[in-house]
Amino acid sequence: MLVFDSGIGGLSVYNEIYNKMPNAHYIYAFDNEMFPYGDKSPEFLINRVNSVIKTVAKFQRIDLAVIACNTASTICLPSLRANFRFPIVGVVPAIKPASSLTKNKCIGLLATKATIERAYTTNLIKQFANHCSVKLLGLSELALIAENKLQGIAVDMQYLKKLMQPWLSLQTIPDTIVLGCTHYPFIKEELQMVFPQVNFIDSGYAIAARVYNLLKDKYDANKISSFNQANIILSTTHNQSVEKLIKKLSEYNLYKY
Ligand code: DGN
Repeated sequence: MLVFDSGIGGLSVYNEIYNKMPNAHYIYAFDNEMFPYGDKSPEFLINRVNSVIKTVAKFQRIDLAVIACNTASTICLPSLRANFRFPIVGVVPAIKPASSLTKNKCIGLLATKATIERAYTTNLIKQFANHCSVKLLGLSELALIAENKLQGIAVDMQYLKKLMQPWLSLQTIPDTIVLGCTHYPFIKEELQMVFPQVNFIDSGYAIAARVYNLLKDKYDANKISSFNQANIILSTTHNQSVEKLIKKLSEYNLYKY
């Protein structure tokens, strides 16, 4: 199965799927050449994501693709489903579960600016959270902070607090915050320090359940994977930070291809 993101954020989703299906074969592909996706136009992203996946599909057999990127999923899913025969699972903000978990009827959505502005996101909110007050915060900096953390650079808490200021100064602070970017679970600990009373939710667990359901008939939980089937990482360009990441990724059972 292919798990795709602009960067390492998709690993938060991969982790959940891997925990549920450790013997499946994984290809983790990330478009580091064009990271971050949050500042790219919809047209650009549709072309780019389709073309990266087409390239991977030329060399690797794909039985299912997870677009582990909210910024891409909220705009690219219809074109991907029209272009590829394998099932495409998108990752979009967990508004629905948040709206049933909130007690004070105030939800926060933290995502890239692009995800916040998408019609897809507006519709999710209309459909599932009409009875709630939904506070939106679109940030371009957070995904990079998460990438840096994974490479060993600690999160600057003062800066993080400054970024969260629009919510810290609200009269009613959301009791449930949706992490609407797959990078953010990696800085959940730090976000929790800024908002100690808040419940943070992301889409990873639900996506793993969805993927399991789609593949369970083909999946053999007792299979021992062979070396040829090692889980692999593909990046769209090569640079020093990829080298660092690749070392780190062996902790996730992913190996350089
Ligand atoms: N991880 C991606 C998401 O879920 O939206 C986007 C990160 C980025 O490219 N800014």
